[in-house]
Amino acid sequence: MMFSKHKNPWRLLATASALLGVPAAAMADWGLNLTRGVTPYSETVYDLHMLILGVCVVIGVVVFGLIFYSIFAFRKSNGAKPAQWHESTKVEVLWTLVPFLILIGMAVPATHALIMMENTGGSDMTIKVTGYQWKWHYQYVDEGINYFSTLANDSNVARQLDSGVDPKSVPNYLLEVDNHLVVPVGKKIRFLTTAGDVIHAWWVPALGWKRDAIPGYINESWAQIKEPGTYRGQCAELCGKDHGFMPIVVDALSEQDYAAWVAKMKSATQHAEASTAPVAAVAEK
Ligand SMILES: [Cu+2]
Repeated sequence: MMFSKHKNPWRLLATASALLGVPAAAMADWGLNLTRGVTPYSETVYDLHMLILGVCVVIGVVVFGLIFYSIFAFRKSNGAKPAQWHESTKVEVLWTLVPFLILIGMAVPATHALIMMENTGGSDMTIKVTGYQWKWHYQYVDEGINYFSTLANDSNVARQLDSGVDPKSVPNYLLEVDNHLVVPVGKKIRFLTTAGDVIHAWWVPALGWKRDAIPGYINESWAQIKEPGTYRGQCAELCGKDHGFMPIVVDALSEQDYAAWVAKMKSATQHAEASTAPVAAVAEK
């Protein structure tokens, strides 16, 4: 791909702007572009976006360049005389063929990207994500782990107008939850997205996609996270009065750390079951 040699095309732009006297830091703060993300999915989306943007910029420069050149070079005051011909099969074939070839050229990488995005096959694990007003439920289908994830308490307190707490003093204000979604790096994770009441959308920009969570439907997507880290997102479908208060936090752990987390979660559920078992036994008598 055109830009794939350069990991970050904005860096090129920043270098160019530095030569023009615009501080690079100011460029970084712009934050106009997509994030490159941390998955093959997000990187493909980013590269495709930059490629198509590049094609659009080249077309724009050529077309507007020709227009402005023609206006200037062939102006009446310069003694220009309009040409008298019309109907040219050669020109008509050319201006049909050139856009056609450009479109085909763009469709090839776009189709590759689309096929890659839809391919949830060969996944190592499955997580079912269910949206509710206004929280997320995560179910690790193979592990039997499931829990809710809701807005962190300090954010929830600070968002009340009469709380007296300055939201600026709350770290990751409105982007923190009580229970993070924990996943391993390097594994292909299949996400099944649905909802229990109204339409929500599960969106973590670093993963490269946004998937509608629709009651009665299951939408599929996938992620294979490269780097351990914490990635934040939000519900991206207006779902009621607290739509802005159901963020998403994904913790990507190394395989060992993830295995330890799974073991801890499983033993916690077993303890919970064991402690309620005698009660159940008594109740049955
Ligand atoms: Cu929602």
